[in-house]
Amino acid sequence: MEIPTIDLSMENRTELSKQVVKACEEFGIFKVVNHNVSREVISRIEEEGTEFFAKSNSEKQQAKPFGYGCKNIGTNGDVGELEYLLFPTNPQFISESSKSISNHPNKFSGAINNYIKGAKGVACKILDLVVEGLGVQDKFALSKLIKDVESDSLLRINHYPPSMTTDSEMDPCATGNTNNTIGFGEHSDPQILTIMRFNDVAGLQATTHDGIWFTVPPDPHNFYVIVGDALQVFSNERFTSVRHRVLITDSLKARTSIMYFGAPSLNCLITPLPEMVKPPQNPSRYKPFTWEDYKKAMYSCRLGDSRLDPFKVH
Ligand code: GA4
Repeated sequence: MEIPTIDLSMENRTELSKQVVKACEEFGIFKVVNHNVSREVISRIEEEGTEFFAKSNSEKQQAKPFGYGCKNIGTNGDVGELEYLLFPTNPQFISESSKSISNHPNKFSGAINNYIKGAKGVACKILDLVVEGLGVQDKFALSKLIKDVESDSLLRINHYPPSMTTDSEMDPCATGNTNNTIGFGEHSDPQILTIMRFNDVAGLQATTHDGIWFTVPPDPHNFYVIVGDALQVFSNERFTSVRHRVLITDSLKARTSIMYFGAPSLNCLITPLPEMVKPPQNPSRYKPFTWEDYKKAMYSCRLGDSRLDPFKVH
């Protein structure tokens, strides 16, 4: 099985939008190539991440109020074998928090802001193609939500330390020496769309609609796009958010991933786009709720919970 690849340089827009809708429908995860984000922008943020995670524990703890986390995911007891930085994408927050994260705050915030600009641009292009392919009248119905100055979009840099199975830990019955530690447990992303990039260390897996896990191959120069819960609602379930996880197998090298989570503002109403609802055959499958309502619900859940269930019309 092969994950679809979308070539953003394709000139035939109608065909391109069809391909994007098909990829969202059939997989909920796809690769984007010819995205126009320069290799330099990608390598600069990668370097900043490497520099930060190489710091001493006490130095990293100083960055804690600004988004540093180690092993704990969320607030309800989920854990993973990783360290991360997680912060809002507004430039003011980034420039303020850079001082506690880097010894060269301007260099750090410059690298982060340029990456966010690139990833946001890719997210907006994809959302405009989605809207076009779905036949929605308002051409910018979804991209305008993440372009909003109040958008609640996030950036996350994950660092999975190298892991090698020692001889004594090796299971003599195992067929290989893979230890399959859970790096980041199974979940879907709550936002509209995730733009993900990871280095050349494998580990990401996603499920098909039939619940079969497949591996997402590394491609450090390109992005993967992941359909989130909010897009599932906006499309009235024509798309479903994709469940994914990170399993760490033996690697001498750390796995790093960078995610831009495109989200609307807190007061945005999350409800199917008008064109996606045609009662009586296809009524709205969700009660309207705000992004703020959804955030509250998600922070009271565990990572792997089906968070949209309480908002469904039964
Ligand atoms: C999953 C996707 C993003 O990484 C994230 C995560 C968030 C967090 O780490 O704080 C959550 C998780 C994610 C969904 C359920 C809640 C919230 C941890 C958790 C247990 C930043 C996000 O937006 O939702």
